[in-house]
Amino acid sequence: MSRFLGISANWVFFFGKFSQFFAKTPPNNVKAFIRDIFRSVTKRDRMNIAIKKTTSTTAAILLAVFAFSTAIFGFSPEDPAVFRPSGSTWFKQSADESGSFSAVKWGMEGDVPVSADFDGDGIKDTAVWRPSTGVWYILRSTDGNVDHFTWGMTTQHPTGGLADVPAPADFDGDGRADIAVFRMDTGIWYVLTSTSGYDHRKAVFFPWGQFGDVPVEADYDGDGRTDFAVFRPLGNKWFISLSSTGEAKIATFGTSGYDQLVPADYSGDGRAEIAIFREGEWHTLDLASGSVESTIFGPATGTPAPADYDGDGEIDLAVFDRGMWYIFRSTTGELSTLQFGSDGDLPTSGHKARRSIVAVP
Ligand SMILES: [Ca+2]
Ligand SMILES: [Ca+2]
Ligand SMILES: [Ca+2]
Ligand SMILES: [Ca+2]
Repeated sequence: MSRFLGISANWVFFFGKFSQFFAKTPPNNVKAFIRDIFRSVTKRDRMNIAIKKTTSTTAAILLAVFAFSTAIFGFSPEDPAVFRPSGSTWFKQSADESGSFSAVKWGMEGDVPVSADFDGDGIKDTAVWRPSTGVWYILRSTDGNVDHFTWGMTTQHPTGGLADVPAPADFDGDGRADIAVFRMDTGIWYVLTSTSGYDHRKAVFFPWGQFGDVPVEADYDGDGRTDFAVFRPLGNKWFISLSSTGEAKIATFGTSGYDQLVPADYSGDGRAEIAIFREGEWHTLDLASGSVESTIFGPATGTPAPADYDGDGEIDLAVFDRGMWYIFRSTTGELSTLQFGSDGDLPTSGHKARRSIVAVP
């Protein structure tokens, strides 16, 4: 009986949360709210499975929960994907891992890949930002239609400063990525929100950062809305503006010049951790508890591409290195390798890693 107690407690917790959800008006970020419920439940239940080795019946129920959450709430696994700058071709591995893949030519020489889930179906849309004109070209995954918007400074600043950095993310928390750039020259964020229908007249300008800072936007407080955040190479400081309270958080973490910045929710609690990848080492800092975790995973020369590749709602450590993928799946706790893409390709699945130092022209 005792082996079921943990599970039962979680089910009570789950239904409690669920009825609470239906009892009141759904919050704006319904998707994030539900995702949060499932994260808490599935993580605990997985722990119970691991520790108590529960019966196959229980496991079957949990699998059903996973299937249910995947079907209804969009915990679809992300597939390894790369962008090949020469020829602007996007390659995506098929979900069944049979070795088949899709390839689409999208963009032209000099374009920056900016794939994100703009239409909110849980699948990243193929998209590029053209620095020479400031136009975003988005190929929607839902219906294959094309959207384009002009947003961001074209080429480099007339004064010879730094170019804009495209930073698409869900700042308004409606489950769809917003069109955003961080102006490195001035530290101002410019956002066309999806809730406004990408209306230029309702654009959000948010001064957060200064010349030379690197954008590290992520949902650090777990309210479903991406928080404006920058990494300041001088002093290795992270400045985060929490969307839930408007509070500013400052932390010192990482070493500029050596690290790649990869903030994401590795612990599965719904809140992103401050995180860096340094030559095969991953270091994370939990903003709320201050706890630091370190893991050695992936080749030192690789590009980190953390994402939920197994679709359990939890971010998996992953590194792309010259055509090889190294993925540490959270469901099995095992390393898997995959040959996909080639040298010079840029991984487009997962969270985009940013360099911790800015090359000033
Ligand atoms: Ca999509
Ligand atoms: Ca949005
Ligand atoms: Ca937030
Ligand atoms: Ca996972």
